[in-house]
Amino acid sequence: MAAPKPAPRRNDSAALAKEIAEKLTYAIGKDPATARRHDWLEATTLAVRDRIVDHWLASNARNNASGAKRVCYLSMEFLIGRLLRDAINNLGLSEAIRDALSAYDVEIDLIELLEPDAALGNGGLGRLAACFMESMASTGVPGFGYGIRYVHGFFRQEVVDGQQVELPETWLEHGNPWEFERRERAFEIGFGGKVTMIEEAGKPPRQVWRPAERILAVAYDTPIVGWRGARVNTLRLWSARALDPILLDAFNSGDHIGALLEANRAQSITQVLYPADSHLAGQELRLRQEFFFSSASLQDIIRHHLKRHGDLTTLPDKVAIQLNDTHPAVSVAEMMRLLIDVHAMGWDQAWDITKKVFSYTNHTLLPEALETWPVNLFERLLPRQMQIIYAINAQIIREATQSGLDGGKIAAISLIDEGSGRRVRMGQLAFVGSHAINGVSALHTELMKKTVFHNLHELYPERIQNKTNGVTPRRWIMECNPDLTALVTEAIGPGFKDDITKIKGLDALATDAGFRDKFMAVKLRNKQRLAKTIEERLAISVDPHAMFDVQVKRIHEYKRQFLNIIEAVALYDQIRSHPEIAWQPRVKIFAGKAAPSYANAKQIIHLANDVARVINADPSVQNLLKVVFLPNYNVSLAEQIMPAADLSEQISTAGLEASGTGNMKFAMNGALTIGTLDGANVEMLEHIGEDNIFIFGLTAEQVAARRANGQGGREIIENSPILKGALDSISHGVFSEPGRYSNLIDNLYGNDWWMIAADFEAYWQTQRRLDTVWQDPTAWGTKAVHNTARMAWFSSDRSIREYAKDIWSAPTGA
Ligand code: 26W
Repeated sequence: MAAPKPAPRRNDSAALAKEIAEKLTYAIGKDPATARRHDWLEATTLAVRDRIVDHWLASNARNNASGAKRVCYLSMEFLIGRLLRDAINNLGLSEAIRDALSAYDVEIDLIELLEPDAALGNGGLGRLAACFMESMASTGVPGFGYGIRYVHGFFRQEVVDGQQVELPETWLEHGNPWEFERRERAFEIGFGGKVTMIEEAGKPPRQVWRPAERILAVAYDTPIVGWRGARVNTLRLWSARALDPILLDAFNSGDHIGALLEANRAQSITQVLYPADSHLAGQELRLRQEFFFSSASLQDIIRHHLKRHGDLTTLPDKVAIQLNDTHPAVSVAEMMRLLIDVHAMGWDQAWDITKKVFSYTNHTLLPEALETWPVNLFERLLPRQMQIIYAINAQIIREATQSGLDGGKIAAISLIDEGSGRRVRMGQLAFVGSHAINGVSALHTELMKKTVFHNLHELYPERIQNKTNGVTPRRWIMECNPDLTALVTEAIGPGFKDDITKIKGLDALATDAGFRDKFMAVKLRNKQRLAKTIEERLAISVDPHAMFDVQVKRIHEYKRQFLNIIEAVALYDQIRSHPEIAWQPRVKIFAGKAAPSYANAKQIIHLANDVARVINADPSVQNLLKVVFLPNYNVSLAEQIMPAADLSEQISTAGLEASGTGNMKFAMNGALTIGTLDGANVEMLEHIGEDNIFIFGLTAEQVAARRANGQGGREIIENSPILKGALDSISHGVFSEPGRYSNLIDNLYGNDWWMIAADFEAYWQTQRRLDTVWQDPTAWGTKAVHNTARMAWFSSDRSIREYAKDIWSAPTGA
């Protein structure tokens, strides 16, 4: 008998209804009459998953048959969020699933809320990786994500007495239907031990690393569905396991407990995501995580290549490896070790291949966020990789000397920082081991050339290029804003779903009163939904007709939530002292997490909550000002907030936000931006036009100059009664006991490092200009429509096509 094949699945609602019931019965063991919402979620997910698997196997078969170049995206973080709606939308099953479930009186909108967020990332960098995975699948790039399967993702935030409390996150508690464990895909990862030179007769001497400790990396695969299911790529996350869970010797010798402790120690590597996105924790466990997933990914890439192509000299023709920041930068040394020590290649050829294969994206210029590791820690944990780093360094210094660089400049490019204790500079390692290095916005890329990589850029001037970030319009318009999607479809047809640049067609409708009214009616409905969430979670009632003025992102001094809070306080003072002015009703909405060890960021959260409590309870400003801090910001909450914002706050100190991606999500959904000339805001201004975005404040150059002059904030504060008044009310205890925030305020009088005092006046005036525009719904609505119409360039499809063409030389379907 010929081997039977499963029948292809049908996508009509009747077929889906039947299959969902079958999953419920036979996979979950429940009866439709008694099933709970969770059971329906699981059954629906399994039915959708079957369809994904069909496409997935087909995509993999096509990759193997064509032998096309593969792109491996190495990232310590993938901030995915929920997957069900994404999968249903991209497979075109939204209506069929809705109808199928309604046959059982089940609402898809309610059950999908029960899916936990996959929060395997901190913020911008991790979410970018998730958007890029979706866009690779949608644009036809054979993409493979490689990362870590953290048991505990980004912590859950609660606000207790106005302060952040961190709680463990447990997304895997009820299992994860999206992942497939690949027990056969496991690689050994070593740590510690010794390197010895082996000399065999007739062969050149070679180094052999004998690690003291060895653990196993086991693969878990998640399918990533592209638009219209055309391609399904793989996200492969590694989980740590003891080589032999109960070491038999220890067990036999009676040390059962000792053997289990060893297993736990191995597993601890992939237990938890480090929750800091602005400074290196410097923990040994973090370096172990970095090496663990780098080595496993490279071994997997090499294994696959050898199986398909037999010979490692062709690796650069078949694979591109993108390093998402420096977190996987040890890959450069590990690739060299694998090529030289394991696959017996010569140094020069290995180095040539390494540089051709790797490329590196930088996401931050903040000095405290640039990764360096103490040489002695590196040496102890990764002795062979450390030797290789020294050898790479010697080669780079030779090249620099030959090209005539002087001693000071050579010290600046060295992979070893000899300054404060010897440290390995991961940025320099990633740079020298890559053929292309990119920044994430035009401004950021220029600053990279002038600052962190100034000297390396001089030595290798062709390597740095720009790739401005983007976000996927599937998740960030179609899925999070179905009403807007329906309206756009009605207005210009569905073509924009396949080609987002067509959304430009809305531009002509910005001056069409009928369309504008519908556009703003969609906005109002989204605001009503958010108002309901705010009421349910915080028991604060807000008027959906007020301007929703939103700042949601990680809490950081450079992002300047503090500036926004000071403006709220100033507004509160002014409304009360000038009731005769036609103030426009506003709701200031904040959300975001602070790194647990970042004291000033936690203070800012506390202040926002203190200010909110007092203002919301004051009847004299009731209809004019409310302040809301929504706890536990995550991808799912962002999906609710982006469509409901009128005003997007992108107010970082110029020169410090590498790109920003929230700025893009807001504008696509028709929010106006108040922002500095920072990161991608600069390019948004070019695309949206200066009439439709509100730019204020010092430029990056001016910030650098003021910092160099050491001008503090005192004089400015003393000359600005509005700012002074607001700071006084914070210091004097209008919102808390006096002195609670004296540290934050003293910093403004002192060096004003983040230019909050310096930018306050411009910010305040720009906010008042926005009040004037808000008073004129025609003017506001016109600008809002222009924003949605002109943001298509910020689709991550555009970013991915640029990477594919300029960096990866990889195919795209379109
Ligand atoms: C080592 C500790 C650490 C961890 C994470 C340092 C730095 C990071 C990330 C690089 C921080 C990050 O997420 N950067 C953000 O990347 C986004 C995507 O490119 C940009 O849009 C943001 O501007 C940038 O802050």
